[in-house]
This record gives sequence, C-alpha cells and structure tokens, in this order.
Amino acid sequence: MTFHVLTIFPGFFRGPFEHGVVARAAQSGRIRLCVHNLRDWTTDKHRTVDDRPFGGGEGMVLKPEPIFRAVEAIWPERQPGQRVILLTPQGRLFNHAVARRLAQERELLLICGRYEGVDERVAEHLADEELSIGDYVLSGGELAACVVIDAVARLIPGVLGNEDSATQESFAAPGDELGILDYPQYTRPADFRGWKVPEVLLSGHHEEIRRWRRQAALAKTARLRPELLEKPVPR
Ligand code: 6GU
Repeated sequence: MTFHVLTIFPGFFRGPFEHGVVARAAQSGRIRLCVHNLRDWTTDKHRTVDDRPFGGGEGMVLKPEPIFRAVEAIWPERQPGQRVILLTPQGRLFNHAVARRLAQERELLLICGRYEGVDERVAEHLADEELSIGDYVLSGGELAACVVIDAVARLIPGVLGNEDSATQESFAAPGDELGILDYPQYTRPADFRGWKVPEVLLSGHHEEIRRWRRQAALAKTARLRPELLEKPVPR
C-alpha cells in the first residue's frame, strides 16, 4: 500500500517514518511512504500557500490552487483504490473501524490542514473524505497523518510479525459483539515492590487464564470506557 502525504512541513515525518513498525513496513516494501512539499506546487516567487479569509477573521487559510495542483500531479488520472483524505479538526472521527476500511485501499493521499483552515473547496471538490483524530485542536494535520498511517499500516497483512497481535488487541477482538479494551498484561518480576502479578497468570491453566483475561478486560472497560459496553462498534 502507498501513503502520500501533502504538507508544508515535509521534515516533520522523518522521526515517525524512521522508527518502529511503520519504518520496518517501508523497508520490507509492504508499504511505500511519499512525502510531498505543498510549496512545490506554488507558482509565485514567495511560494505562497495561504491567504487571508474572505469575510474577515483571525489567521490564514490554505489556498486551494497548490493543493489541487499537487493532487492532480501525484495522480494525473485518479483510479479506484486511490483515496484523498483531508485531515482537519472538522472531519469525521477516525477510529479502528475507519482504519480497517482504509487498509483495504491501494493508495491514500493525506492532506495536512494548517493554520486556521483549508479553503472549503478542497473538502467539497477534491477530498473523498475529511477526517479528525479526536475532539481537540492540533496546530496542523501532520500529527494526525502519522496517527492514521500507523493505525492503517499495522493492519496490512505481513506488517506485524505476529499476524495474531492485530486481531487480539483493544477494539479488534474478532467475533466479539462489542469492541472492548485489551486485557491487563504483566511481565517479570512476579513481585514488584510488593505488587504481585495475579496468581492465575502464573498457574499455567490456559482455560482459567483465558477466563480471567476476559473478565479483567470487561471490568477495565466498564471502569474506564463504559460507553464501549453500551453501543456495538461498526465492523
Ligand atoms: Cl486531523 N487536524 C488538526 N489540526 N487538529 C485535529 C485533527 C486534525 N484531529 C484532531 N484535532
């Protein structure tokens, strides 16, 4: 799968793309990461990407021309399986179900919003969808693009070493009626400063361990995320 990112801060992605699962997926050729500098598609000598909002108000708005030109240069003839996603705080909420849907596409192009906004014609006439990663405001879509790429990349077959670990964890239990949180995990030492690991996990009784984990996951979900137990998650 190919991920394109359109941004005014291409250097921002060095850290996130050079570490961990995403970096390894790129090295193994299972994903391709292409970062594009929005300023490369400006035509004036100052390489202007933003302008003042019509109607007045604070801040600057990303201009439509460089964004349209960039997308039309990256995909001169858009094919099925090539999706344009605009990242802004006004978008639909990104979650694991959306990640699973996006993991089915061939290519994604993530447009990082900046400043006080993006000219609305990008959302209306260029992007296939507008996504937000949560109900808070970030200074740009770059962090959101990293979040989306990480969450989607690890669902692509072969990206995680253990094919099981993507299906066992929080929000993704297969065959579960409800998405619930992952069960609590422990490692050595069995006694750390007097805080002991639950006895059952040391017992070797696989069926009892399975039951304990299920119960502990439900209890933790009820305590921290009760709303997850009330409505089924789309899958
Ligand atoms: Cl996608 N962009 C910005 N600027 N802020 C956000 C966001 C995106 N998602 C949540 N907050």
